[in-house]
Amino acid sequence: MHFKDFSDLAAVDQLQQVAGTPCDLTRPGLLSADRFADYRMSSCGFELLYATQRLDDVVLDGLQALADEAELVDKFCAMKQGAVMNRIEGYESEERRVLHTACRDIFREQPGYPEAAAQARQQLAALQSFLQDLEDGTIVNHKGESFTTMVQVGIGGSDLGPRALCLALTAYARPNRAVRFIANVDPDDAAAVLAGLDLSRTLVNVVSKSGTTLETLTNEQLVRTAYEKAGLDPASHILAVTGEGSPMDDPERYLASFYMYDYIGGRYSATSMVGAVTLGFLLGYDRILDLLAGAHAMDQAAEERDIRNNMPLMMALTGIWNHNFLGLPTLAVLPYSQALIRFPAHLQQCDMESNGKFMTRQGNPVRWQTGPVVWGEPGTNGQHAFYQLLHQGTEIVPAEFIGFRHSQYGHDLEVEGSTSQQKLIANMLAQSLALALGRSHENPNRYFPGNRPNSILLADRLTPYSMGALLALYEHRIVFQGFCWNINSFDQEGVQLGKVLATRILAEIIHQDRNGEVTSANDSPEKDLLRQAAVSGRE
Ligand code: G6Q
Repeated sequence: MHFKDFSDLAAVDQLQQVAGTPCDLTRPGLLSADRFADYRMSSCGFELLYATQRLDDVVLDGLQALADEAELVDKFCAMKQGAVMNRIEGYESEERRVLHTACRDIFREQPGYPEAAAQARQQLAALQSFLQDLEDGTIVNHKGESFTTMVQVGIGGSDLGPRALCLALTAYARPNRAVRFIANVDPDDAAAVLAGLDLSRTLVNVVSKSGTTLETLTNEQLVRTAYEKAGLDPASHILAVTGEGSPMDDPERYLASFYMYDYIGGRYSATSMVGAVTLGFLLGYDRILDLLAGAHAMDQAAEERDIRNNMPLMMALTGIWNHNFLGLPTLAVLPYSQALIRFPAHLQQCDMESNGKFMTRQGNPVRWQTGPVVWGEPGTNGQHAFYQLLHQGTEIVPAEFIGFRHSQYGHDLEVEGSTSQQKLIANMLAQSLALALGRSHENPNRYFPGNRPNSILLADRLTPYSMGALLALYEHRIVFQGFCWNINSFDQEGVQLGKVLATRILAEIIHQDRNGEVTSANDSPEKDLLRQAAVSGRE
């Protein structure tokens, strides 16, 4: 695969020339019915409305040329077929394939990378049989009762995606099933979760690809001790998801063990066993297949070369236009869906850990901006909080709205002539238009400049299938951008540094405590520790 520097691409040059005079969304007549009809596309149940981005046909043609010249779709297809995309040329690096798409490539006879698809099928079969055992009473607690709760213990990629998906799909939970999560090594996280639980009817799913993560191993031990104190056998309650051969790959210690593989990165692992076990407990096996089917449909749709027909590619390039050419440093993801409350947090990790890089794939410093700061909260709550800055702040923040025509539960009421769902959608559309059009006013305090780019993703309902498609849509948007910026979106050296430093400081704290060097609450050991860590961190 040939990766060229972003700034050396001819299409970047051409786009820079038109970036000086981007279309003005407040120009009278610009947001016409024709524009709304033309600047939209549909894929896997979603519509992307991008008339309110600062794009015109010239820019779209330029972005198509950029996608073609940087061979973004070829690279994506190569990734799905097992190319070693997780690497830095000429330097020691992870040197891995990137095959999260294989987790859902289980529906066709000739998958992109058959060996990985076969492993995905094997793991799914094991999960199906485990869920069936729970269902038919083969796996029960010591009193013969069924399990009603699963607690997932994991952090980072082993927490954020699975947690976001479970929250998104709780409306489809099986009767008498609930899930909880413990991630933080702050003991209050585990204490708060465990406090309300009947441990005897609870399963604990410890998830760690490496099997070495300090927070997760500590929380596992904390949970094991809680079981022992309650007179229960941890091995009859605790299961594991880990990498084959990791220190946690010890089936004797667990009620059941599932695997994920080195070709699946943590932040891309939500559709592997990392997410599927807890989701399967919550929703049942068939709904997991629906989720995977939605993600797989988007995986296939992302192979289309025409940006006007490839939604993740269009979102990737629109993001590049806003970030690299219009100079906008952040991106707000604003779901008009309470169920997506943790989806922005998942995207924060997936995007910023993937594309927060300043080295190229050849190990040289980049000469262009890479990943934006990503943040967000569900609307309409956000409207009563930070939208002030979106409308009238000096920082222009591109926004991606996500909405659904119908609610999940269907419990709604007409109040003052409209349902809550109608109010929700009306608010989303109003915000999109208000950001784009602004408002003139003789009182400067009530003036809204507008011309603030945004787009809307719209689907009928948030279901396992549409959730799968949405997850994959964002995964691919991130990956396309990383390819375009010539960075490796699949490693995370920044995370590793924190892990190493924390281990060193912890050793020092233990040493000081043991030797009685910290004697009173008035001592300030942090100063010394930080000084020592600063020295050793630079070594
Ligand atoms: C994700 C990162 C990171 C990782 C956690 C947990 O891509 O690698 O967030 O998921 O550090 O790692 P383990 O699953 O190995 O415990």
